[in-house]
Amino acid sequence: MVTAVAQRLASQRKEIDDTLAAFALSPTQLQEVKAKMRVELERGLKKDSHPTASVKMLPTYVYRTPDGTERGKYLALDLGGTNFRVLVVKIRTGMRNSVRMYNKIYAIPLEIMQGTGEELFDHIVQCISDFLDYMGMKNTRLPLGFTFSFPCNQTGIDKGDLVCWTKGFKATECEGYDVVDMLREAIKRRNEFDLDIVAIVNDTVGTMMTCAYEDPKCQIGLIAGTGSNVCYMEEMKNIEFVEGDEGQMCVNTEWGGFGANDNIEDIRTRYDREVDGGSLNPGKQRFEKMTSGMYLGEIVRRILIDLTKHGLLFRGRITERLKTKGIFETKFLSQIESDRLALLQVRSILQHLGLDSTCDDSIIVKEVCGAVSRRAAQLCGAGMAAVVDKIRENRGLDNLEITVGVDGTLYKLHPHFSTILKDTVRELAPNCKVDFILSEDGSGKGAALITAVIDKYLYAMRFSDETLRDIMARFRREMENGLGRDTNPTATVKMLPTFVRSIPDGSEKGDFIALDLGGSNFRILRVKVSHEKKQTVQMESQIYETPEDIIHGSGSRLFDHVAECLGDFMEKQKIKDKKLPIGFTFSFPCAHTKLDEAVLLTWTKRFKASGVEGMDVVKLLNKAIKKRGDYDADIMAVVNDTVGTMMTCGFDDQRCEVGIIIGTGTNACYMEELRHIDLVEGDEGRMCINTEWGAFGDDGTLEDIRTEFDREIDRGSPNPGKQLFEKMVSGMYMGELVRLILVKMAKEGLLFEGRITPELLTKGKIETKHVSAIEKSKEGLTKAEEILTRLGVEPSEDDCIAVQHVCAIVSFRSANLIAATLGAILTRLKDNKNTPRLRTTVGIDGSLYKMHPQYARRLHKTVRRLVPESDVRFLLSESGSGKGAAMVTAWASRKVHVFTIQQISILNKCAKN
Ligand code: 0WK
Ligand code: 0WK
Ligand code: BGC
Ligand code: BGC
Repeated sequence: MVTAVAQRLASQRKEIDDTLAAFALSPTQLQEVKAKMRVELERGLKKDSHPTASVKMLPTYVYRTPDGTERGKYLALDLGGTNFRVLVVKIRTGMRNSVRMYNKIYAIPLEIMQGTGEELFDHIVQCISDFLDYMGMKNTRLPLGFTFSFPCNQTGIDKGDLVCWTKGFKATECEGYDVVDMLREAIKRRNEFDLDIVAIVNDTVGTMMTCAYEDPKCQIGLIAGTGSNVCYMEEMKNIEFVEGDEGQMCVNTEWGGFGANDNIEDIRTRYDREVDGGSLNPGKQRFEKMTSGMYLGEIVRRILIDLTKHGLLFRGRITERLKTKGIFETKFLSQIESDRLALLQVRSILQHLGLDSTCDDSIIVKEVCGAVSRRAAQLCGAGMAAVVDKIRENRGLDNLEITVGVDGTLYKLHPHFSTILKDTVRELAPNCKVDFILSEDGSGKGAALITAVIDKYLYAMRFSDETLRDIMARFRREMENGLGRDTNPTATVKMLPTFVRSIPDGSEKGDFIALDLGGSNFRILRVKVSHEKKQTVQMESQIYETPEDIIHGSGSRLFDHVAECLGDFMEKQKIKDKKLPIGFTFSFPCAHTKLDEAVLLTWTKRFKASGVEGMDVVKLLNKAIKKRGDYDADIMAVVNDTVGTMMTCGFDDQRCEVGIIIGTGTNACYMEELRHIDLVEGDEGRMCINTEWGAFGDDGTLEDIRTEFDREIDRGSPNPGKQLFEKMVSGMYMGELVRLILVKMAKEGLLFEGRITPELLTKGKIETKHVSAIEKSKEGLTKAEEILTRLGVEPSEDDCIAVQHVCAIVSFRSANLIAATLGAILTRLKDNKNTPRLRTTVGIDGSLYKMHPQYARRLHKTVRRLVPESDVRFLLSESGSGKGAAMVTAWASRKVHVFTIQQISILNKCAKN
C-alpha cells in the first residue's frame, strides 16, 4: 500500500525532475546547439549577415600568437572579470616561460561600475597611479596593453568602440565610444603620468596569448567566468568585413550574444527568461546568461524559489534572503557540488543564506546546482565543438589537434564544469583532439605579449628613466674624457674649444655679414647691430642652394660656390666695395686654434667634399674669395651653429649658456669653466665648448641601445661608424629609421598585409618632415594615408595607426636621448657653479625641434624629470645662428681693435724705450 507520504514524495520528486528536466539537454539538442552556433559563427563572418548576426565575430587585429622572440617591459590592465588588475610584465627573450609579473588587484565599486564613464575611467587611472607609485614607475612611459573584457568594435589594435556593456557594468556615456580614447582622456585629466596605450584586447584574446606562450598549438581562448566568451585564430579570407586574404586574425566571437535572434528559445527555460528580465541588459547576452558565473547562481535561486513556492523545498518557506537577487552566488554552486563537501556543509551554506534546510533539501539543492552547471558546461562544450570543427574545416583537415587556453573562476573553481565541457567537446567534435590548458597568469600577460608583438621592433626604442640616467652618466664621462688633455685624443665627444668666451653683453655693434652653412639651408645674412636707444639688430638674408654635386664634389668647388654666393649677396646688398667683417657659421666639427682658425675634423650629415677634412676652412674660403678677386672679405670668426644659436638667444636672455641644434644634424655647446679645459691655456673665466655630441657612441658605448635599424642606417650612410648618436636622433635619419621599421613589419605581415613596394624599399622615401606630419594629432592619420598611398602600399586605417605609432616611438626616442645628453650638460653646469639649483636658458634651433608637433614638449618634460634640481628655460632661436655669428664677429673685431690698440701702445712703448 503506497502511503500517501510516498505518493506525495513521488509526485514531489516528479515535479522536481520535471523542473530539472528542462536543463537536461539531450545529445541531439546539443548537436543542434552546435549546429546553430556554427551557423551564427558563419553569419558573423559574412559581410552581409554580420550586422544582424547574434554572434558578432569581432576582429581583434591580432595576427599571430607569440613566437618566443617577444621581449620588453610592459604595463597591463585587466578589467572586466571578477578583479580589476594592474600589472607590470617583464618578458625576456629566448627562454620560453621567462616572464616576470607583478600585479595589484583593485576593487571597482558598484557605484563606479554603474556610474558615469568619466568616473569609471578616472577610477581606473587612479588605480594605475597608485600602482605606478607603488612600483616607483611614475616617470617611465611604458607601453600598455589593456585587457577590456567587453565587446568592442575594433578598427585597429589600439582602437575599439564599446558595443555594449555586459556583466555587472553599466557606466553611462561609454557605449559607442572608443575605450582607448576614454582612457587617454582620463590620463590627461589626471595629468600625473604618461602612458603609451599600444593595444586593447579582449580577455579571451589575452588568455589565448598567455597560453600560446607555453603551447604554440594554442589558437583558441575561452573564458568561463563572470562572463562567457571565446576567441580563435580565423583565416583572414573568411573575415569578409576586414580587408585582406592572407594569413590569420584572431576573432573575438562574443558568443555570449548567441540566441539574440531567438534561435535557442527551445532550450531556454522560464528561469532563464526571469534571470534575463531581471538583469541589467534584458534581451541581450542570452547564451552568457545560461552559461556564465554571473548568472548560474541566480538561475539556481529562481528555481529554488519556484520549488519552495511549490512546497518542494525548505518546507515551502521563502525567506527574505532567498528573495534577494544575486544572493545565491555561483561560487556556492561550486562549493555545493564539490564531492568533498558533505551534505552537512551544504546545509551550512544554505544556513548562511538564511535557509533552514533538511538533508533532503540540501540534496535537492545540490541537484538543482548540478543541473544548472551541467547545462552551462554542456552548452559551452557545444559552442566550443562548433569552433574547433570550423577551424578543422578551415584547414581542410580530417583531424585537428588544437589547444584551448582557458580562464575564469567558473572553469577554475567549479568541480565538474571543466570535465563536462571537455567531454561534450569530445562527443560533439570527435575529429578534433582538443587540449585545454589553464591560464595561470591571467590575460594581463597575454595583453603584454600582444603589446610586445606589435612593439617587437619598437620596445628596444623605449627607455626607462633609469636607462636615460645611465646614458646621461655615460655622456658625462665622455665629456670629461673630451676635456682631459690625456683622454681627449681617444674621446668620442671631442669637446672642441670655440674661443668664444662669453655671450653677448649688449655692447656689440656694427655691420656684419654672416654665412650659415651646414644646416638644411645655406644662408647668407647682413646683420646690422646698432645702439640707438637700445641695442637693435636688423637682418637681411638670402638662402642659396647647395647642390648635391657641390657638397659631394671637391672642396675647392664647394668654397668657390660659397664665395660665389657671397659675391652675389654682396652685389645685391651693394656692399661689394665694403670689407665687412664676416662671421662664418660652419656646422661641422672643427678644431679651433683661435676664433678665425678652424680645421675641419670630419664631414657629417650630407657633406662629403674632398680635400677639406684636416684643412682650415677660413683659409679655404679666403682662397676662394681671393681667386674671384671681385670683392674682399674679412672672416673674423668661424662658429659652430650651436654656438651661433647660443649667442643669438644670449642676445635676448643673459642666462643663455647652452646652444643646441636638433635639425638635420644634432649637437650642443655650453659655457665651460676655462680651468676645466685642459687643451686651452688659462684658468680664469669660461669658454664655450662645442661638444660634438653627434659622435657619442662611436667607440661602442651605445651598442646596448642601438637597434638593427640604427646599424642599417649607419651601414648605408656616407660616414659609417661615425656620428652614431646623431644617426639615432637627428632629422637627417629619422624618416629613414621609420622606413626601415615599416619594411621589416611589412615583411612580417604586421603591416600592409605584407605588401612591399619598390617605393617602400627606396632609401629616403620617408622623410623626417613626413614623420612630423604623421604625428600631428588631428590630421596625422590622413597624412599617413597620403604618404603611404604614395608609396603604393594601399594602407588600411589600422596600418596608418600603426605607422603613426612607429613614428611616435622613433621621435620619442630621439627626444629622450637628447634629454639625457642635455641633462648631463646641465648637471655639469650645476656642479661647475656649485649651486643647489641651476637656473639657466638653453637656446635651441633646428628643423626637427621646430617642425615636429610633440618633440619640444617631450624633450622639455624629460629634461625636467632627469634634472629635477634645475629651472631650465628653452628659448627657440627665431632668427637662426647668423645673428649669433655676427655677435661673435662683433666681439672678435672689437678684440682685434683692442688688441691692435694694445699692440700699438706696446709697440709705442717699445719705440719710446
Ligand atoms: C582572469 C583574466 C581576466 C578575465 C577573468 C575572467 O585575467 O582577464 O576577465 O579571468 O574570469 P572571471 O574573473 O570573470 O571569473
Ligand atoms: C638654423 C641655423 C643654422 C643651423 C640650422 C640647423 O641658423 O645655423 O645649422 O638651424 O637646423 P637644420 O636646418 O639642420 O634643421
Ligand atoms: C564579454 C566578453 C568577455 C566575457 C568574459 C562577456 O560578458 O562580452 O567580451 O570576453 O564576458 O569576460
Ligand atoms: C655637426 C655639428 C653641428 C650639428 C648640427 C652635426 O652633424 O657635427 O657640428 O652642430 O650637426 O648642425
